[in-house]
Amino acid sequence: MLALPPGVRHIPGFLDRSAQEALVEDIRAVVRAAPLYVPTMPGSGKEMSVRMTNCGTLGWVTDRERGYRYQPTHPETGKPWPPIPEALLSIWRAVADYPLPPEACLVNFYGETAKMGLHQDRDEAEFAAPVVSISLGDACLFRIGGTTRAAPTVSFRLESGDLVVLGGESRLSFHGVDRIYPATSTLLKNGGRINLTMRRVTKPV
Ligand code: MD3
Ligand code: FE
Repeated sequence: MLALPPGVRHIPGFLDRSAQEALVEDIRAVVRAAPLYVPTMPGSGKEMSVRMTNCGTLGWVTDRERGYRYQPTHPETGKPWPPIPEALLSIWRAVADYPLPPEACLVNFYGETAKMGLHQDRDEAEFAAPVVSISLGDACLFRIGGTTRAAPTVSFRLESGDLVVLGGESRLSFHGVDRIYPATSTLLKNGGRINLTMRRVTKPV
């Protein structure tokens, strides 16, 4: 398949190099306040290869005992997540076409062998808001399909500075990260890839 599924907007090069560098500094500050941790799958307790943290009033977490969920505190430090940096909120206002700010920004860190299996994001109560994704550092091969696991998928490369807005029909699409392309960016001194996903979790009252 060549075309992106309806509702997927991929904007290559949305952030220039200086905006990417500024965001990396913002994320370093987030990680100092809320360290990356190793998420584990519900039931099996198998470790994910991606390291995670969050900023915002809510963060997405998972562990063996309690599974996938949003919560207001870091699972290991017990502290509230740090706020979402203004530069990210500004990007959301520019692209989300949704009247309220995001509540969660999940920070995923991929080392050179990390990947993320095909999954749906459905732990949020509000699906009217899009998910806004920003890629920083090494490129990856991203895959997205339809709303059933068996639907055909399209794959494309996400490069540092790319933005993807997943809204409308694509909001419940299966998607994943098949591989990282090591040493394809000089943005992160020690290599790897950061993906930021801003999400609205609760429905407005
Ligand atoms: C399509 N992250 O954190 S970002 C995730 O690159 C996640 O780290 C990937 O999948 C990453 O859940 C992909 C692009 C993305 C994010 C959310 C989506 C694509 C999506 C939600 C619905 C459909
Ligand atoms: Fe996802």
